[in-house]
Amino acid sequence: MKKVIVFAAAVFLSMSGIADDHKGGSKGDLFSEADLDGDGRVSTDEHEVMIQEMADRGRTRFNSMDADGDGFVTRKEAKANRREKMKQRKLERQKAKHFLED
Ligand SMILES: [Ca+2]
Ligand SMILES: [Ca+2]
Repeated sequence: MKKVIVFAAAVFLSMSGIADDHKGGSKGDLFSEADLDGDGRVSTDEHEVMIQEMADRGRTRFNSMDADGDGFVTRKEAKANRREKMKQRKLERQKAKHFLED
């Protein structure tokens, strides 16, 4: 399992620059995010911190999908969660639009 997460982190690192939705509006640059001391390189420690953060985020996401909290995400729960997220995004867009129009 850990190997899979490490691989995922490596893939994310190599795709740095892809839009990142967890930080409000800022263009996510995962490489810069991982490079905590800003020396232009990612050390094993920095990499591990990032993996931990990704795991935490993944867990949070999982918990938000697992509506009945039984430790499993069913197809139904995943679908409902996706629908809920889309609804929220739509609402946020509408709010932003109203804000701009006022
Ligand atoms: Ca560094
Ligand atoms: Ca469940």
